[in-house]
Amino acid sequence: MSIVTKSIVNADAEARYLSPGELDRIKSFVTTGEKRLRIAQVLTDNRERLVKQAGDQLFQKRPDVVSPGGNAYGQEMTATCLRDLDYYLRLITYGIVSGDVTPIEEIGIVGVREMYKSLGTPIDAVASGVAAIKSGAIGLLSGEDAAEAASYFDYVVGALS
Ligand SMILES: CCC1=C(C)/C(=C/C2=NC(=C\c3[nH]c(/C=C4\NC(=O)[C@H](C)[C@H]4CC)c(C)c3CCC(=O)O)/C(CCC(=O)O)=C2C)NC1=O
Repeated sequence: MSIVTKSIVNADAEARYLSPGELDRIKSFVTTGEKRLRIAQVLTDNRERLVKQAGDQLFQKRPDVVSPGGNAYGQEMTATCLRDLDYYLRLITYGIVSGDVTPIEEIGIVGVREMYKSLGTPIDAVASGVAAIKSGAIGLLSGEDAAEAASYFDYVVGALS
């Protein structure tokens, strides 16, 4: 749900007008819209390269995950691992577009610890992978855009750490 929809649902539940605070948050959402869409576009256009480079970095840092006995060992498992990194980049673009981490949280964070535990996937290594996508993404963005994007990556890295 966007901040606009969310504010309306909350206000209408109390049959009241939008509060000054809600209007302020909506204003900030609207005025940062162009910037957020620009960032999402860059990340979307470069997704394949960003994920591939992040995977290379991760497997260099954590050779154990792609070694025999590692969770991402073998072509198929490595591909699934890269797919998960791509999933998180996709969710991060959702967050950036909506100006809110809630979509990331609902789709990719709630229950993730238990899920990775049951799969035997080292969640800290997933976090390192997302951090590596962040470094690549930051390199593609101007200072202001990089700072905005960074907060969404940091949210995911923090939630997976
Ligand atoms: C959009 C929200 C969403 C997420 C996040 C998601 C994750 C997700 N990752 C999975 C598997 C997996 N995830 C990994 C990932 C890794 N292993 C490692 O050692 C690395 C550290 C890491 C890559 C960075 C691997 C290797 C599997 C396959 C594990 C297996 O089948 O044993 C699975 C099990 C089912 C499947 O194989 O598809 C799910 C559900 N699915 C979703 O719908």
